[in-house]
Amino acid sequence: MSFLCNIRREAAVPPGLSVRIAGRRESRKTGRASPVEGPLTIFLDDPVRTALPPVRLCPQGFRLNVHAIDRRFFLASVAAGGFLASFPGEAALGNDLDFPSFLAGVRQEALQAGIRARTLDVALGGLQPLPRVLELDKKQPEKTLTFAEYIQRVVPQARIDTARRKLQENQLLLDDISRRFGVQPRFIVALWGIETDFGQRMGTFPIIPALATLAYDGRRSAFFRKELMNALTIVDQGHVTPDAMIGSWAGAMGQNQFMPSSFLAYAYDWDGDGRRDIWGSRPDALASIANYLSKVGWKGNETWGREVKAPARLDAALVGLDTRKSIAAWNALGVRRVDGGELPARDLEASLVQPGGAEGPTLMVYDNYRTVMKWNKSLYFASAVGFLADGLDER
Ligand SMILES: [Ca+2]
Repeated sequence: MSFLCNIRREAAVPPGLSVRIAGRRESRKTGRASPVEGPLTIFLDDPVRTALPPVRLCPQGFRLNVHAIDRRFFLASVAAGGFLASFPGEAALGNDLDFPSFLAGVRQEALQAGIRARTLDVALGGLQPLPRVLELDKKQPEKTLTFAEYIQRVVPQARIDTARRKLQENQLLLDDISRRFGVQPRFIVALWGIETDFGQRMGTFPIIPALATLAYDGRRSAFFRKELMNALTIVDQGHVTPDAMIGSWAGAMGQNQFMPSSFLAYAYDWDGDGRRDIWGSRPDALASIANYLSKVGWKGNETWGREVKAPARLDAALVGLDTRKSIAAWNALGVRRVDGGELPARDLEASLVQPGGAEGPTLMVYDNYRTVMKWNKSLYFASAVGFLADGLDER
């Protein structure tokens, strides 16, 4: 069996699952092949946001020919998450078809899922792949930013100032939303600001053509095809027209940059017009952010964490989200406030993280920091949300 690197079965494989395979991979450019044998770790959890290649052993531009999959791993993965169900024959791969045939397959699948033909006529009629989307998808990531550079870019003083203004302008709305979902307004505004500069930069790509392009391309087809189906469902439910459904090239939509799957799970109709409109309705967009956080475990009576001062002799093995200790225990280990004072006496479990490495700041983080990482699994991102929210704290 043969796949492009973006193996279609990725979508139903639990994140971090290891699969043992034997096969060969060949460069699509040069045709040169090399054998591959060994464990294949499949990174699944939202490849867009983490920007990790879904399959480490098979980098972009290679075709992977799998001769054998170790049965035990295979069966283990079936038990773990329905591997079989999303393991289609080769013919089902988008990139083995021409684009019109691929679209016909999408239409068929959508009809079977109960999406109305009329919706599909409008959403898929005349649809062409978007070359710019592929260009952006294939672009190598720019040089990695250091933590300090990232924070400077994402939480500049100007954004803190704007966020403070937005918080005031929307105070009544945010207070209502906050009461309903148990999420402090400053965190809602921080995510709104970081994701789209408070709704100013939602992205300009039409979502359905962008997702169809990525689903057809084959690098992460399974993930994007599923999101394409979700996007068609959203249009079919009448929340937005295909023309108004815009976002980033990779499918993150509206003022809060929800992927279609997040939309279906968390988007909220706050203004009560029957449509969950995260593009045009600020109340819907802000309530959707709060609903998301609330549903994934936000604690409205806690903050995210704080910068601390680690003692010089701190065991490096204690740094990281895997280690949780009470604040009192950290205090006993010599962790102090930035000003050198004792840590607060609150009865909370905390972890220490150093997003910029041992030379950068040390942050003592609580459960809400982990909750932000469910939105975007990045220490940099979660820290930026915390810093921006702190800039709005009226303490
Ligand atoms: Ca609405």
